[in-house]
Amino acid sequence: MQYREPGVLLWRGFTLQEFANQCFGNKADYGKGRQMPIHYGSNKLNYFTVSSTIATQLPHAVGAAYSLKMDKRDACTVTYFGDGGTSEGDFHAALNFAAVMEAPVIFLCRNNGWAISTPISEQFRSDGVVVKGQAYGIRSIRVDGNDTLAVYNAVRAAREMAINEHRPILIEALTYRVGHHSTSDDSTKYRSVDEIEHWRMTRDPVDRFRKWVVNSGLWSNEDESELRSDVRKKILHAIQVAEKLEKPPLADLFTDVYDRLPENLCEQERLVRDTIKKHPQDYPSDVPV
Ligand SMILES: Cc1ncc(C[n+]2csc(CCOP(=O)(O)OP(=O)(O)O)c2C)c(N)n1
Repeated sequence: MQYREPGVLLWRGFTLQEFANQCFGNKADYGKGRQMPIHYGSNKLNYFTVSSTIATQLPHAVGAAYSLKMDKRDACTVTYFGDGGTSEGDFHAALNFAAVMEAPVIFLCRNNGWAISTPISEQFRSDGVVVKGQAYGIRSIRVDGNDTLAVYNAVRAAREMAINEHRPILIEALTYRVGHHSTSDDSTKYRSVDEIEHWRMTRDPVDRFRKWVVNSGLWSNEDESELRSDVRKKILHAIQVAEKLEKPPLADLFTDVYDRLPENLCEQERLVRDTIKKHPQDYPSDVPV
């Protein structure tokens, strides 16, 4: 998983409280507070924990898909990445492995034009990403990523093909990132405000889908304001609960990798405990030591 797919988790039933617990790294966070915020994961919902390192999820997804195939499971994996992810070696290794091993995996690339400040023209000279899938012998399709129904249809068809025909499928969803990359980014430093505003005003996928559901009589502006205020309240509540929960114990920093802690980690643990004892004012008092 990359970091722009909390919608997938929501859809599968991850609760707002679970999201908030991860962001606050409290003792109810499944990652025990050892990851950056938004690095969610859920064994129960078959969702690999988000990794900061771009593109490492791609070979993992292929391995998981291959194992589903060996177990003769009626299922496939889906992995998400941006255009920037395709500039990593892992992308190429994953595609080739999936093609040759006929692994039931859907590669879903969000081509939003930018990897932080690097535009796609400085990442590749191919016609986007879809041709790379084809070059590896993978059935690949490009869709308008701002058209919700087109993406839905493409993914639905891809899932059927991946499962029934035991093969990988690549989907390139063309879109644009109107926001900054992250809170530490100011995208007006590397692209024009006019460009951003053009996409924001004329191509907003949420506006487009809203028009469709409102015109179809399935949704109204009142429904939307009600939903927004209800969800806002629920999120604020989840944040308040998460904030108050105790942090995971310090010992958890060192567990879950080795069966028995190696000497260098024992030494680090001693060091951190000594340092906290010496400078208690510099460390949070709510972390059980
Ligand atoms: C291996 C690696 N190199 C660099 C980074 C720093 N980094 C974080 S996000 C990012 C851009 C990713 O761009 P893209 O895959 O297109 O995803 P987007 O954020 O645009 O959706 C970079 C370079 C990283 N996390 N991992």
